[in-house]
Amino acid sequence: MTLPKNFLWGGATAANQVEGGYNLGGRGLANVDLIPYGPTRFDVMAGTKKMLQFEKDYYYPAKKGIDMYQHYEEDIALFAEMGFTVYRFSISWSRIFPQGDEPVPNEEGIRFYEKMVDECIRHGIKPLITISHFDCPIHLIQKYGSWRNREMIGFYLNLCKVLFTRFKGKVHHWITFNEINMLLHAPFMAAGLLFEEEENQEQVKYEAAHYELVASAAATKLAKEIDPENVIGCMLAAGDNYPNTPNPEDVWAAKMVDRESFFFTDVQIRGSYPAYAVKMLERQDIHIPITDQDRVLLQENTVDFLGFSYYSSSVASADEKLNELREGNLFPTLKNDYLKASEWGWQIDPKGLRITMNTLYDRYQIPLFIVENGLGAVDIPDESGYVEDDYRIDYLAQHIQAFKDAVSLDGVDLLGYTTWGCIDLVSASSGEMKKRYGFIYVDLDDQGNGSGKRTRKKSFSWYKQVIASNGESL
Ligand code: BGP
Repeated sequence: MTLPKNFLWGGATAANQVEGGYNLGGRGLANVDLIPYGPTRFDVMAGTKKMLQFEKDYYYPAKKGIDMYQHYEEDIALFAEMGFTVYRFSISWSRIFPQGDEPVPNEEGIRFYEKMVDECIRHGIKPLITISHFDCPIHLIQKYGSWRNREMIGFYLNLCKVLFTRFKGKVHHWITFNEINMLLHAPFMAAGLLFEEEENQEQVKYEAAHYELVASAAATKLAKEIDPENVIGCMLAAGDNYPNTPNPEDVWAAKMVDRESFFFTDVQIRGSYPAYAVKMLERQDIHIPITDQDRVLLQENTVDFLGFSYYSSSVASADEKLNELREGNLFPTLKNDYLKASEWGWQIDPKGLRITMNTLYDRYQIPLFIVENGLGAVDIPDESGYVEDDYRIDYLAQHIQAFKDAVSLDGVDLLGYTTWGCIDLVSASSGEMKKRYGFIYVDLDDQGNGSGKRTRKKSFSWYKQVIASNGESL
């Protein structure tokens, strides 16, 4: 057998993309609730268009999600039917602390996640909890400026303390921040950052990144103090960058793009700012308010595993003219003529997953966990809602084969695999429903209209037998 017997199989979602129920159970508003569907979405995600309350002209997909808030029992039962041994989901911070800075948590919010956790355990599924997946209470943005403020570390730790204490003995796998490097690309969505026009955005972003890195280390410390069995992961939006040509200038350009991501994991896994980062910050005149206490915390509380998302590789060039042709909503890339692309232009590169895993494992030598991977595609259901999604099966089978190769031929230590959007959900980048990833079709359109009915796709039974065979039968 290629994969270890205890290999974890499952799927992943994020609170704001599935839950809905934005005003139920005492929940407060969060940044992600206020990212509209439509043409302004990208400016809002980037923090350059401020939207701190609902505006009647826009539709906000996170308000409704797929209403998992009220369907979680049915949905987890479907995951169990596929044989999941792990389910990755995230916490809506403002369900637990509606404002973010109050001393006492909202019991109804905790109870909701307690029911999710218990439901998973009842079905033999290990919860893998992302503490912050693009999520920040709106009050923390308005009053403190979100992660540009050091005080955020304390508020985040209050949330962590509630979770680690209440779920002690039930949940052992945690991720501190989803795709922490996304802070540089979509600062409002990822970290609640809003910018003034004349402001030095790079200074704000790297300062906020520092506070998140310190918060992540402090959370790791706290998790171990509360339960030494806790296993903590960082989480990176990964995917190697290939040089457009063998011209050393292009090779260097690709390396520079990689470093924007490794900046984060180098700190979280090695425990200090790498030399190139110190120089880069100096060069750009960016000042990180790092204290001696921060340094000790970062050094002594590195993570146990590296979680990452992988959708695609990218291509980088040193040629500024060529770079103007780059496409891709969050991570711009040049076209790779050797690859096909999804309907959203995300280039499909299963071999790139093996390459990326080798890059990460060579660099860090700690266990990896693929916590997101999948194909966003337009599905056409028949009258009963059934979808013959052979393209999705094909994508997943090739990527599973790639990580099996990384494990069996390259010796990479891999803890598990959770496909992204195991049930159809709202797309983070586009806010669409029609960009579907799931094994389960959800009858809702881009405006949230539809019955919300769940139907198993063809890939549902396929994934079930993949899991039953521990990845042998693809
Ligand atoms: C990652 C996020 C997810 C998810 C995924 C797919 O960046 O962690 O939240 O949405 O990408 O992206 P999209 O929804 O844009 O297709």
